[in-house]
Amino acid sequence: MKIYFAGSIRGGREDAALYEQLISYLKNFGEVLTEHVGDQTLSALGDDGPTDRFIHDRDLEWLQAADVLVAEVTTVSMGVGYEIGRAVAAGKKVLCLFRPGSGKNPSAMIAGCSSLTWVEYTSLSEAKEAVDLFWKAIS
Ligand code: 6K6
Repeated sequence: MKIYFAGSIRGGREDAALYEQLISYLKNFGEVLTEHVGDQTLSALGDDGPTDRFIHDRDLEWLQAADVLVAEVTTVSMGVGYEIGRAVAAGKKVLCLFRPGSGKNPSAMIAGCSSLTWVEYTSLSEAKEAVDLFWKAIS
């Protein structure tokens, strides 16, 4: 099983440590193609790497190769929203994880999408349970 994990980069890196923990858990279920999203040394501003075109095209190739997209959507990110839309359009299984206690208000275009699984959670253990249930449902 190939897993595309999506989390905010330029939208803000305040949840990067959480992404790292989620990615580590997701590795129990398959190969995570986007481990760099949980790299805490990756800042929202650093742009000394590849060009935006390179990042877009490479990430879309990974997305197309993935069976499942798991997105942590609490930190608002245009890129994560785009990836979710592309994954839904491609018929991928999509799990979105959101923390309601964050004070953030998720987009209706994601929270209201019936083609994905939307889960609200408060702790890492709850997020892990949501992943377990999602995998049971799609297996
Ligand atoms: C580092 C700092 C700024 O840009 C970088 C390198 N950029 C990226 N490298 C890999 N994947 C990226 C990069 N920028 C965006 N993405 C993809 O979009 C990831 O798969 C994330 O799930 C998502 C984040 O989008 P933004 O809009 O928050 O950046």
